[in-house]
Amino acid sequence: MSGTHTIDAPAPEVKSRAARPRLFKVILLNDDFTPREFVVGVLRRIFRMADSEALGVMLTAHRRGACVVAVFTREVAEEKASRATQRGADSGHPLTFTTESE
Ligand code: TYC
Repeated sequence: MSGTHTIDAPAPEVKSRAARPRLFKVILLNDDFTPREFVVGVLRRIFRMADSEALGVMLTAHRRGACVVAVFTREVAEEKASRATQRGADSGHPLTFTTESE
């Protein structure tokens, strides 16, 4: 070797900013059969809501037909909606949670 030394240029900085994930709303649908207290219990357990918050969401769905519960990544929204709907089905209620892209 000739003894010359080269210094590598610093690697161009790559901005590794991940694409922002699409968010999905979990929506609670009203029905005529599921007891109000049961809906509140599911909201508290699956969505970790305080009692007053769960009561407000339940009443909004009851009065208006539907209410947005919370927003998550797609995977989390679908998993929570499915678990919450299954809670109702396990107790014989038609309680339904759906998901919708924001
Ligand atoms: N409408 C139901 C009743 O009168 C209560 C209810 C509220 C059910 C909200 C579902 O998403 C719901 N027993």
